[in-house]
Amino acid sequence: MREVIIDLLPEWKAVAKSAKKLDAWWEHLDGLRTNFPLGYVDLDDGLLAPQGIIKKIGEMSGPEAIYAAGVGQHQMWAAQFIQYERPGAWLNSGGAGTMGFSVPAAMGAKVAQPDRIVWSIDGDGCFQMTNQELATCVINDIPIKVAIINNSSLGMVRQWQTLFYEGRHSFTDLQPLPGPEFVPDFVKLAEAYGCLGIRVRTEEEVEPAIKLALETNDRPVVIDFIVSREAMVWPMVPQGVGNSNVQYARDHAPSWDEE
Ligand SMILES: Cc1ncc(C[n+]2csc(CCOP(=O)(O)OP(=O)(O)O)c2C)c(N)n1
Ligand SMILES: [Mg+2]
Repeated sequence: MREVIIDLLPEWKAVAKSAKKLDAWWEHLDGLRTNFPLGYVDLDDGLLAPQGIIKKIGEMSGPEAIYAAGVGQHQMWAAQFIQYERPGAWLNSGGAGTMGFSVPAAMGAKVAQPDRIVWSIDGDGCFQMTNQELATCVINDIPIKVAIINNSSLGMVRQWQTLFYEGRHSFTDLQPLPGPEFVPDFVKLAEAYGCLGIRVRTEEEVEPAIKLALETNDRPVVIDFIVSREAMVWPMVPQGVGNSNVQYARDHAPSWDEE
């Protein structure tokens, strides 16, 4: 190892000297950052935008917290809209796509580091694969906080059906929106397990609910955030094409100077 590093040093110095060659590349990247900043739009169905809720959870819980996500749109937004500053603060199954990962991952993190706030940012689909572990949490005193980003659908799959299958939504709508009946009722389910269950449907309810969750540490908390199902994850790369076909928004892609 030592010998390799000694040999590598002069090579690295030569590369570092020519770093100026990267100026044009950085300029290009800065241009992309200016023209395509991270953001989201409010929806016109009167329901909450999921991205703003996730952003707020991150802001109110801070960089010392741990965040675990499921698989789908909420996973992508949790990656984008929470400011991570520490290794190990962001737990997710990445490309493995393990629906149901979030609750058990959050439980493990909370047992390992009980003094940290641990959030499971979960989808309404994913949560239904492992929510029974709330029993384990209550019995063994593992007070995780679960934020269900409840878009009443298997949102990630639905987004593809909207964009690439002419809006033919096949088996991705999980329940009628916006209620008043919920299938299942996640607040009742949380209470059935002995957790604190909170439902959030309006902008004004978002902050107080997160605050109450942060103050409640004697049992797990489940917040059922009822959000729009029309929100989409951007940017995205459609199936079967290369990354240079990335779409920034619907019908809106950066133009690349092909060399
Ligand atoms: C076990 C399993 N089944 C199906 C899929 C395909 N899949 C990826 S995301 C997704 C939807 C997840 O829905 P939800 O948890 O509500 O998240 P949302 O996209 O709505 O945020 C599905 C079905 C998968 N990754 N794993
Ligand atoms: Mg969903």
